[in-house]
Amino acid sequence: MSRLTRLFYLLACGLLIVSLVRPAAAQGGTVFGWAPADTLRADFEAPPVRSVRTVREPRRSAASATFEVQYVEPFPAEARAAFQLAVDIWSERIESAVPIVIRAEWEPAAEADILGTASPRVIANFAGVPPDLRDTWFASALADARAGQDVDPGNPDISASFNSTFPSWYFGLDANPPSGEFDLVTVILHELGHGLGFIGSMTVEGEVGSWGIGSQGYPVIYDRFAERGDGTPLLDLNNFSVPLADALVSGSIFFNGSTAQAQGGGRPEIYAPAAWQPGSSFSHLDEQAYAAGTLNGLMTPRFSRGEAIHDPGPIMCGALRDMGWNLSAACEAIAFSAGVDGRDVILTFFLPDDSGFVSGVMEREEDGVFQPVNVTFPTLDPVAAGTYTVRIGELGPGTYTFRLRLQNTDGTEFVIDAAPVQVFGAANALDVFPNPMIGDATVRVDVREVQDVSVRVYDARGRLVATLLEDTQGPATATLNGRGLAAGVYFVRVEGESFSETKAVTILR
Ligand SMILES: [Ca+2]
Ligand SMILES: [Ca+2]
Ligand SMILES: [Zn+2]
Repeated sequence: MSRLTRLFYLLACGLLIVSLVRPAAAQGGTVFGWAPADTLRADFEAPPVRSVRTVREPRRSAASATFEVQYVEPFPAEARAAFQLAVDIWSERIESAVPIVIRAEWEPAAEADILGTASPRVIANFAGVPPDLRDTWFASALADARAGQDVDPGNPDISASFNSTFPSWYFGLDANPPSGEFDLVTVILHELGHGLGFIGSMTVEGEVGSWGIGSQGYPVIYDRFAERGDGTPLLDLNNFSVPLADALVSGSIFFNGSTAQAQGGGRPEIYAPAAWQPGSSFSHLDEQAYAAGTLNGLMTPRFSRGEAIHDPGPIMCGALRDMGWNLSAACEAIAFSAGVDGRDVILTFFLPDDSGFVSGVMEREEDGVFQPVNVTFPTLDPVAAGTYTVRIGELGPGTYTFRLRLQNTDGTEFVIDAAPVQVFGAANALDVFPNPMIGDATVRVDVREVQDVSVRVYDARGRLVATLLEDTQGPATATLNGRGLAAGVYFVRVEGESFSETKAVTILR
């Protein structure tokens, strides 16, 4: 073998080794596609919504994203005005340096009760996507925002269509439709929400459930957050399987993103009716759980007459954040959380711009029921963003769950739970006083963590003379009656689940 041949041989071996140590799973390159479209329907059966509505006027100074709408002619001027308001509302809630391009059509829908449909352009494996989220479709507007550049310049990011023959549109911008009409701004806001990525790929055909878009069959990022009632991620079920179909029509599917959960006061419920509804099932929040006109009602699959929701709501904002969006203040989390400072619990929450909340109540769970806590509630600013703190003082050791109840001027109420918080005692300790004692003495048991304790008294020979506490939840106090006992030295002993301690006590006469 010549030196040159040997060199080539070594080089070839090196290349072979390099190629062998690369991960075996082939990582796909950047690919493009379209997500399925949703279907938003008018609910003519439901009574008109008049009493509750969620309205938050956008603050036009705080746009953190720009939209470019490509109207397909003809698109009437009054519908364009509604479109512009919906775009303004979103532009103040999400952050992107890359303009979001929407193709918008005003055309007859396939069925008379369809209000609108939308579908996001989707991209997988774009530059900068985290390694664990490769082979996953993202809305192209989100991919652009994360990449900081237009990843797919030749196509719009969102394609949306609105029913030109729908007879009952309300074109006004004031979120105050007459009881027989449907608010177009609300409908456009909803469709753009799908376009920003609130849409899944799961479907049921016959008795088989499946996911995947394109020839690659990748799931979308939304799919990754869906779980069954028992906490099993839907993507852990077999694709093209009966169990997946069963889950999708079970009435019990949840979005398990941490921010959406924190905002929703629990796992947000995904629409999963017993009969699969193409375009409605899976890609919406539950119609019943988030009632018409309430704070989280925007991403439900049907709208009622007179209903106007001009805000994505806390759950939708949280879901967008979970899927990778950076949000601006108007879409910030309320982020209700509980912390501990000694024996005090510190409850904090954040209200975004134009929250509309004017009053609130802090509640604490006691025996499974939430009761108002007697504490001064801060004065809320319904317009400006702000962080609020409530201190609940001098709690004994234990686990506490708090709930924040916020009220809007128009009667809308929003309830959100904080994660349970554990308050610890100073230490596990047994104290008897006075000591020496003549009549009665107080026996006090402090615990670091809640536990059952028993307290018994023994004489100097080790004979049991009294049981003061028997499996009583600590911290606890008891009285040691010394009058019935002869003078002398006794031993008071506490037995807890995690500690025990003995103290000598002298009884005098
Ligand atoms: Ca783009
Ligand atoms: Ca609804
Ligand atoms: Zn929809």
